[in-house]
Amino acid sequence: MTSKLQSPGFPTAPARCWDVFCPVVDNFGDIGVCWRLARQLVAEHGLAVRLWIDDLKSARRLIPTLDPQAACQWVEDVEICHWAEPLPEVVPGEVVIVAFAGSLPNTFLTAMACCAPCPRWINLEYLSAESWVAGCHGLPSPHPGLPLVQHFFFPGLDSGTGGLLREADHAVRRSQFSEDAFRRFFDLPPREPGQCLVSLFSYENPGLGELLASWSHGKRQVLCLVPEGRVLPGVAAWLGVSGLQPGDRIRKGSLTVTVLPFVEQSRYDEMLWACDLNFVRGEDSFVRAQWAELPFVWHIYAQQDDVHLEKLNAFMTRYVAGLTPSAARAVENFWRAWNRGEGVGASWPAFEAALPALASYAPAWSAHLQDAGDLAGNLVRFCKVEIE
Ligand code: TRH
Repeated sequence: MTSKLQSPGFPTAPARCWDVFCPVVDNFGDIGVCWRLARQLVAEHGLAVRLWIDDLKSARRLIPTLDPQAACQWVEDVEICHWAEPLPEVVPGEVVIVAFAGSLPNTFLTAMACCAPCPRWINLEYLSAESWVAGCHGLPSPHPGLPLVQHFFFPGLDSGTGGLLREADHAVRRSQFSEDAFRRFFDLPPREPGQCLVSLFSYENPGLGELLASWSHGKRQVLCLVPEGRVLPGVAAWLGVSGLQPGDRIRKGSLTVTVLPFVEQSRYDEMLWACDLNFVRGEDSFVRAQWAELPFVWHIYAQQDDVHLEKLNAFMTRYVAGLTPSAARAVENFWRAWNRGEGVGASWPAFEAALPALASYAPAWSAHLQDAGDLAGNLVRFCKVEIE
C-alpha cells in the first residue's frame, strides 16, 4: 500500500500487513480472541500482522513471553505493538481491524485516509446468536469527516455471519490428544472409575457454593479443575481456606478440587478435551468448549440492564433446538440458574442426568457451527486479499 504521507520518519507497513487493534477490557477479556485471530492470520493466510494492545501488562497473562515495557516485539511471528497515546506514526496496513468497539486515534484515521487505496477498515464485533446479527454483518458505516468506510464484521453461528475462529489443524490436534500426557503435565492422578472430570472457568458467582455442595454431596466422584482466576477466591471461601494456589488439591465429600495454573491457549484446549463437562465464560473459552464437542455451561459476561440475559437466551434457544424436550429444559434451567446465581443446586440433578444426551449431541452441534466457516478465513475473503 502506498501512502501520500510525506513524513520521512514514518515506517512503512510490510507487504500484506494487517493492523489489529485490541482494547483490553476488564483487565483481560478480549485479548483471547485477538491473539488467536492474529496468529491464525499469520500462520494460515501468510499475512504480516501488527497486533496493537493497549494494556500489555494484562495481555501477558495470555502471552507469557510478552515484555510489557517493549513498544514493539515479535511473538509467534506476530508483531505486538503497544497501543499507546500518542500512537507511534506508522503507515497503516492494507486492512485495519478494530476489535470490540475500540476507537482509533484521529492521527491513525488521518493516516489511513492518506493511503492509496485506503485500507479496508473492519469493526470486529462481539459474538452474539441474536437474530439481527446476520442482517448487520458486513454493513458499511462511512466516516463522517474522512473518505473512509468502516465495515461491521460479526462473528456468528450461521452462514451469512462471520463464523467463529477455528484453526485449520484443530481436528488433527484434537485427534492426537492424549489424556495421559495431559494428566502428566498437570500432575493429575489417573482417572478413578466413574469419576466425572469438570473444568471450572467462570466469573465470580453467588451460586458457586450450591454447585460445589451438590458435587460434594453427590454419589459420583467429581474432580474439579479450577484454573487460576476470578472464581478461585469463591472456591477457597467455600472450602474454608484462606487462599488457593496452583497445585493445591482439597477433598470434601465426593468432590476433589484441584487448582491449575493459567496455561497457554493450546494447553487450555487440552483441558477442555480432557473433561466430561466444561464451565466456560465470555467469548473465546465459550467457543473453544463447543469445538471440544463436549457438554458445557456458559457464564456470559454480565452487561448493564441484563442485556446479556437476552444474548444468553438467544444462544440457548438455538443450542437446545436439537435436544429432546427434557434435555433442553435441563440445559435452560441450569444455565439460567448459573448465570443468575440462583437455583443452581436445585437445577443441577436434571442437568447432570442430561449429560450423556449432551455428550452425544455435541459433535453434531460443532459440525453445524462449522458450516458458517472459520472467522479468519471469512475475514480474509471479506477483505478480498489475494491468497498465494
Ligand atoms: O476473559 P473473558 O472473560 O473474556 C471476556 C469476553 O471476551 C467478553 O466478551 C468481554 O467483554 C470480557 O472479556 C471483558 O473470557 P474468554 O473470552 O473466554 O477469554 C479467556 C481466554 O483465556 C480464552 O482465550 C481462553 C484463555 N485461557 C487460557 O489461555 N489459559 C487458561 O488457563 C484459561 C483458563 C483460559
